[in-house]
Parts: sequence; structure tokens; C-alpha cells
Amino acid sequence: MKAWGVRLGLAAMVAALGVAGASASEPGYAVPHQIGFQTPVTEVDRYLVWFHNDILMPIITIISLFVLGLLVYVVWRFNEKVNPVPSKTTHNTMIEVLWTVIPVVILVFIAVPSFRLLTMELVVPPADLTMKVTGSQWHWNYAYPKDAGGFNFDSYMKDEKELKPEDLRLLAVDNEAVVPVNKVVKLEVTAADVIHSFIIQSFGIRVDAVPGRNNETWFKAEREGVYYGQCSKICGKDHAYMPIAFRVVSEDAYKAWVADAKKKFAAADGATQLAAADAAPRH
Ligand SMILES: [Cu+2]
Repeated sequence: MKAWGVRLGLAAMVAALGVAGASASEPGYAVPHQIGFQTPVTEVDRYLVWFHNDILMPIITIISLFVLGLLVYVVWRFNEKVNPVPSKTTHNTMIEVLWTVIPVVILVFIAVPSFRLLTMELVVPPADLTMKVTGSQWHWNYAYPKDAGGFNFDSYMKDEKELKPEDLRLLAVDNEAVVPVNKVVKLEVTAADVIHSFIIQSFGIRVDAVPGRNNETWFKAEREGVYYGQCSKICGKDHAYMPIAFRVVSEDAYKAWVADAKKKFAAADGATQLAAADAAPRH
């Protein structure tokens, strides 16, 4: 019995390691017990994760430990027993200059990569594909331009009963957006009713979808796969049930998909509106 227990324990450990290993190569969503970011698939997200992990976290850790150290020292050194006659000091020019100058230096040091990241995110390179993304209560609509098919479709979360074994609960959708790998995709993001927010963590993008406004963002995915996000602005009762799913495929697979989608969504265009109206109250 005992040997079995040990063997089961080992098997569980190996399985856990296996899962952890798989999650690194299959990064499009958060996995159980994950701490930190999903694996980046764009240059922008790689920079973003580096900025957070290698610049911000060490600074935050050092400052927290330093402040903790000061507190412990003060509690130990200046308590009533050890230090019965307190000092009446109210000013110390040297220390006041230091605690002003040092934080300024730290902030300037952080500002450099921070502005670099902002520039990477906000300066959109020449786009190979421009898509329009519209948030609605409670689904997304993806529109492809004339030269890329000229169709649009709604993307709804799959209900529990529609899920196939490989589908991720609360993330799988009926119609995924499909984009080519290694191409600059520009997204024009807006909303039809209230404010939503479009985010795909592996791409390092997050942009608010505001009615009457066109916000833009971009990504260039370097690996094929399906990458998920969720609406990130509380937009109503089904806010949690309007996931985002982008499938990144090869150029050939993308062309084949466009050819199919053109027929499927053009034929369904009138019907889509009706189906959307029918589907809206289903959650
Ligand atoms: Cu929303």
C-alpha cells in the first residue's frame, strides 16, 4: 500500500511537471496555479514581461525589504525600554535631500523602459491586415476589410453543452478570429453599446472599446496557436462571458479560411443579425 502511495505521489509529480512543461509551449491561456504572465508571442509582450519581471519586480522587492528592515530596526532600537529618553529632532537636511533625490532617480530609471514600451505599443507599424473589433453586450464582432474578404461575424462564448472535449470552458467561442502568423495586424477597437475592453495577454495588448470612438492597437504574433483574452471592463451581467479567441495560422491556412469564411459569413449575413438578436438573451 505504502509503495503504491509513493508511486502515485511520484506519478502526480511527474504529471504536474509535464503539465507545467506543456503550459510553456501552449501559452494562449492561464493554467491552474500559474503565477505571472502567459508566455509572450509578440515582441511587445516580451518587452512588457521583461520590464515587469526584470526591472519592476527587483525594485519593488528591494524597496519592500528595505522598508521592512527600517521598521524592524526602529521597533528594536527605539522602543521605550531601550531608548527611554526620546530625541527631539524634527529636521535633518541630509536625509530629507536623500529621500527626495533617491526616489526621483529610481523613477527616472523606470521611466526609460516605460516610455520605450509605450512607444512600441502606440506606434503602429504598416499593417498587413486591419480588422475592426466591436464589443457588444455580450459578445465580440470581428470585421475583415474588403481586400481581406469584406465579411464580419459575431463571436459568442460556447455554452457548457456546446463544449467539445478540447474546448476550454469560459474561453472557447463559436467563431474564432483567424489571423496570419508573422504579419502586422492592426485592430480598430470600438463598442456598440457600453464600454468594453479588449485584451489578449500573450500579445501584450489591452485597449478600451468605447462607443463612438476608434481606439487602435496592433500585434505581430510569432507563433501559431489559439490565444485567449476576456473583456476587461465591467460591462454588464455577462461581462465574464464574452471571451476573445484569436487563432494564429500559417499564411496558406489563413487564405483557405478567408475563402471559406467569405462564403459562410456572406451567406449568413442577414441571418447573423437575426441569430444574434435571438442569441442575446440566452445567457
Ligand atoms: Cu464587455
